[in-house]
Amino acid sequence: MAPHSPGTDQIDTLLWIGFVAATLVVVAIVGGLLFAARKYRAARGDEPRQVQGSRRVQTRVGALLGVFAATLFVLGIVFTERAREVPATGPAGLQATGAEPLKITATGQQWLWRYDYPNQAFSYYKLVVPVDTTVELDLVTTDVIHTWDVPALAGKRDAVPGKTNEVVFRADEEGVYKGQSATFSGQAYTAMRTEVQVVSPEQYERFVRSQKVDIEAAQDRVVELIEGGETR
Ligand SMILES: [Cu+2]
Repeated sequence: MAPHSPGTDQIDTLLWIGFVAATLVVVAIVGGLLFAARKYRAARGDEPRQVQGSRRVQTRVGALLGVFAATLFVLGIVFTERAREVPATGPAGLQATGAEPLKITATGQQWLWRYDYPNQAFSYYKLVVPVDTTVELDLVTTDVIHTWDVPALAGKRDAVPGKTNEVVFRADEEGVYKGQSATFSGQAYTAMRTEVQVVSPEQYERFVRSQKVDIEAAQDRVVELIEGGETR
């Protein structure tokens, strides 16, 4: 899963650092063992020598391991801190919100996500956001705990009853990013997927505008039908 938001970039880098560090440790241990076995082996039938490292060697190896562990610890803190930073909207993003992030509410319900945009338009399943724009997604739920999980854009976060949790991301490229259900939230939880469509700011504006017009037209039609039914 390629990262497509600054926060996930940092986490991706941290994962690679961890992977390389683990590989180094394995190579060093296996290499050291093979080296020692070859160097100190005795001829067949002879009793092998009992070899022990000097105090100095032990101290040096210990110090080296300590520095290695401390470095990993510090890198972990630095990258986690950086991943938490809220990025600013870039030049290609939606400028209408100024320095503020674009606020969208994501409501989890059994078993669908609903997205409410600032202009009162809403959509189900599909979230449309402008590229290069800082988006603050406020997660709420009408029933049980649901998890919003779009790995290319952000870490997993739960929508918890009675609480509002935030997910902040800034998508760096237009495209479609898939999200999956990550928490058991009842019988049909596996179908509770989502999709983030990252588009240009103009396309985003057009989408929320037409979505709002459609919703209002549908609501007017319903009112008409109900009133028409009463008079008949
Ligand atoms: Cu759910």
